Amino acid sequence: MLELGRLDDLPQDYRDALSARNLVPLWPSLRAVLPPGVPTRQTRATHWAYSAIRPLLLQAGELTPIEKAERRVLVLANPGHGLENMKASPAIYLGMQLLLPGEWAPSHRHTPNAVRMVVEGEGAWTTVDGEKCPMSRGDLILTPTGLWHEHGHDGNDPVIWLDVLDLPLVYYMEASYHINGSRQTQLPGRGDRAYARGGVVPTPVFARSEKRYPMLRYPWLDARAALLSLAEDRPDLDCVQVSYVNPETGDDAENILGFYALMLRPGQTLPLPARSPATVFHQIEGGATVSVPDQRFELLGADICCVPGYTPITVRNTSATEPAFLFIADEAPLHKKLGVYEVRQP
Ligand code: 1HN
Repeated sequence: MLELGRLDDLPQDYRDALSARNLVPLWPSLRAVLPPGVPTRQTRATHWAYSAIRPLLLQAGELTPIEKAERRVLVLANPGHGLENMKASPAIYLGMQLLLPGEWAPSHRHTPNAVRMVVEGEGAWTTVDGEKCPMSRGDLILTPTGLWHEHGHDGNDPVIWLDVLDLPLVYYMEASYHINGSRQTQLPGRGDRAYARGGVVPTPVFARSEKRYPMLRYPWLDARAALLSLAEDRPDLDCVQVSYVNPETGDDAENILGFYALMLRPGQTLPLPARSPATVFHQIEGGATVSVPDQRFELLGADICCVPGYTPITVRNTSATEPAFLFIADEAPLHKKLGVYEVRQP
């Protein structure tokens, strides 16, 4: 292939004339923005041990009162993107949030979509669009774009959850902003019960709900039961996985990021093909390894890792006797909407 011209092939006075007019020659940068075959990725496969995050987050609870933080969060930043950019991947923000007994994180709404995956502690709740959603380990709570949300805590022990937002993308689009509100009035509903069973949906008279986000809380007990029942029903199935969806439409629960729960059977090794979106794994129960070319992460407890797009991944259950359960977030809905989604056959 013919080598393209470089910037320093051009006379300095010509380059100066271009710069002075806000012009740039494409050809010296063409291969960098459009590399052959595989994109350049800044995202590095990165592991965050919960045992390292937890004491530092509890220390933040002593150092910074909630009033001085609004949201007391340590961000899981991918070093490949520069820590200050607060990205796990091009479109995914991850943070671990601490709420102490009696604290309140005031109501606001914003353009980025968020979800919370509850990691530990009982007694906290998030009110979303007037519905007070209880928080227990493994529950997924949506706070989609534009909906009011606030967090409170009536229990006795610290509560910690993982925040997953599409903030990096929305910020990049220069569309990220928030509005503060006053304490929400509680409406009927707690986010999960109306749509508590798959396959049947509420139909008051003959009209179905037209809410864009009819279900706000996905209890872990239900997702876990769905996985166990799928595994039992389909012993032939390798990938025992469920997607968190909008129960009215079957679409992904949110617009930009996708959310899934995966069960690994005892002793199972599951190879996943390389796909264009970046992927995040969080261990809910049991232990697993996540392997990518040249790296392997051990996920214990509530550990988290992220993997760049276009990377083949192998996940393995480290127990020969117990199933392992993982929460997964990815950029697939975004890639599909943009028409750039790819699965590469090995
Ligand atoms: C946010 O609203 C929350 O509501 C947590 O708990 C983390 C990170 C960036 C922007 C907004 C929350 C956030 C956030």
